[in-house]
Amino acid sequence: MRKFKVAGAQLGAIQKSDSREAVVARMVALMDQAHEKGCELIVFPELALTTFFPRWYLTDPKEIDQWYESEMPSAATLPLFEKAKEYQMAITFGYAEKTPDGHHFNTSIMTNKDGEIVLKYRKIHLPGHGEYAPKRAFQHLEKYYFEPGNLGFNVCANLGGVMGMAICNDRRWPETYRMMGLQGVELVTIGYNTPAYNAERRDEADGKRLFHSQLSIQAGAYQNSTWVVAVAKAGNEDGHELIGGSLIVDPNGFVVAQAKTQEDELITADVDLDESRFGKETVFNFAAHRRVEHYGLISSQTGVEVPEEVKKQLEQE
Ligand code: ING
Repeated sequence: MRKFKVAGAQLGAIQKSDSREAVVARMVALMDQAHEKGCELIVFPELALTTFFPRWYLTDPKEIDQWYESEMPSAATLPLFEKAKEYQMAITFGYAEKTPDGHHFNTSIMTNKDGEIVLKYRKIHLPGHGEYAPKRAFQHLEKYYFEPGNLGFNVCANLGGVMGMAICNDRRWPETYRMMGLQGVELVTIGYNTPAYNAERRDEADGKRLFHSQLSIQAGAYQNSTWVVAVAKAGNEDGHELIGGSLIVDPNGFVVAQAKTQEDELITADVDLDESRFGKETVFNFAAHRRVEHYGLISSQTGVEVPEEVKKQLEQE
């Protein structure tokens, strides 16, 4: 293996009223296209089965429950796993997970080419806020609907290589890629749903958001010498714009494929996992170059603490 064609399956908008079945049918159509192009891995977005519901403040438990999957595969998603096996194509997609003991996570799974789940990831970096925020132009209640992931940044063997997953906001944090880089990751899949506008700064248009998304992904790929396949849910969901810009980035940080529309759109690239070797053996040979004795703050301190003597100097200025 190690050489295969990968597909990024961008999804256009999913409205509040769209059924799981209608969405799964769109996803299967993209799998059909990917199969015709000989792809052996297809990557779908974050929360791929529903609209980006954390934009809505709901309080009725029954209304909230409708957005989550309590089993995977479920009846509605089984066709995806069956298609994966039929096409011998590994798939990844994100969904809202409700565990049997009542925990809620923003989750993604990855299967092998037989449609068996080989990796599960629960989103660790939850952006937004945990309570209704009246001043915002729209809500981003991921801290209200989900708990931080409890599975860590993990990797698995798939298609002959080391693969890992992250979700949306995770892509903005270098720790995400480095944790997988330290486990030898060669290809990271990332789904995202990114509002085109900043709910707190209406003047920040989506050009800036596309730039920051791409910058983060290219940096993560290059600094850990890994492929990254990052796929958007795009378009206008019940009046709320999400950026597209799905892309495939190689281990040198170059964009090798990018979506052009805000709709369901397949992008593909020929992946050779061995292209990640040179970076891992030279510039980013972690064992030869990293000095962990100097990195303590990164995992011991959460927020910013300006050193006392610096604070004193600032007071004198
Ligand atoms: N969405 C956005 C993201 O991280 C966001 C939230 C947008 C945070 C822009 C910061 C800046 O892409 C999700 N779902 O995380």
